[in-house]
Amino acid sequence: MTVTDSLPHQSACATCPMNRHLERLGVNMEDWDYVVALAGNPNTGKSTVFNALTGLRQHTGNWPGKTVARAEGGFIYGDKRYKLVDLPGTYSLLAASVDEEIARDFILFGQPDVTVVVVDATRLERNLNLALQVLEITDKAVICLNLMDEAKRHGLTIDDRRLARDLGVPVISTVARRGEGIRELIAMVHDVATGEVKPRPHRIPATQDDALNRAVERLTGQIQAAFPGLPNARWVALRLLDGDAQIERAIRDGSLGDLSRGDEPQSVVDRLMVAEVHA
Ligand SMILES: Nc1nc2c(ncn2[C@@H]2O[C@H](COP(=O)(O)OP(=O)(O)O)[C@@H](O)[C@H]2O)c(=O)[nH]1
Ligand SMILES: [Mg+2]
Repeated sequence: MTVTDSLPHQSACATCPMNRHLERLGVNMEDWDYVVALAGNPNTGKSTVFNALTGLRQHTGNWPGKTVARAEGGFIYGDKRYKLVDLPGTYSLLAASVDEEIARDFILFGQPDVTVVVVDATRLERNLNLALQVLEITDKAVICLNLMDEAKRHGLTIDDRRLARDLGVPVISTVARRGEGIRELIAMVHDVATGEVKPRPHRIPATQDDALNRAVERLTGQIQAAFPGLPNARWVALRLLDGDAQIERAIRDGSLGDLSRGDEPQSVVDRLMVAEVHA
């Protein structure tokens, strides 16, 4: 099946990126060039986007050691193979629930090549909480501004270009249930994965509190020394200073170090899950 079967055709130009071919691979994805994570609040249309890209219709299993549904699928686009992971719906990455833990660990330590944050255009303010947290962790993000038909129905107009400028990352408007914008979304995911587009998220400025800055710097250095190669050591330092008991435990029992070994995101997350189950 190709994307042109169900998505509106945009242009007749054969070399135009918008006409790259999408091949849905379903669960068949042994090797891949890029891993793409789908994050978002519950009911924003993540699974609808996932299905549109992979051709899958149902969830296939659980996260290791958890009863949380896990869906993975593949697709080929522009001669690259992609593995797409539909993360549990979460309102934040501060890991108050198992769902949030899984999403956080995957984005933070699994280091997907691109993280797509699916947001509900009718509840933008609430949804931006998660989006901003994701943008604190990774540059390689694309915002999928979904449910644009509902927004319109409610009389809401959203300036997606202004939003993209304000956030510093690409924003693609979609009506996933009708397949609208999916072609543009996947083209942008491709461009971010390959580095053709380099998002520069606007981060919350560092605090003016020198004592806090020094503490963060010192702790970050210590974490890097204890766990060489660990991604996002600064984020870990901030969570420690905030009293995150789970992160503290992962440092005490050394399981945090497992996250920095191996470059295959799925095995990284599997090891993390195993570490948690045994903790
Ligand atoms: N009106 C409208 N409904 C949508 C759109 N995208 C998804 N939905 C519907 O919203 C509901 C939740 O979608 P789902 O993909 O399960 O959301 P998830 O919880 O984020 O995985 C389903 O009934 C979808 O059919 C959209 O763009 N417009
Ligand atoms: Mg879902």
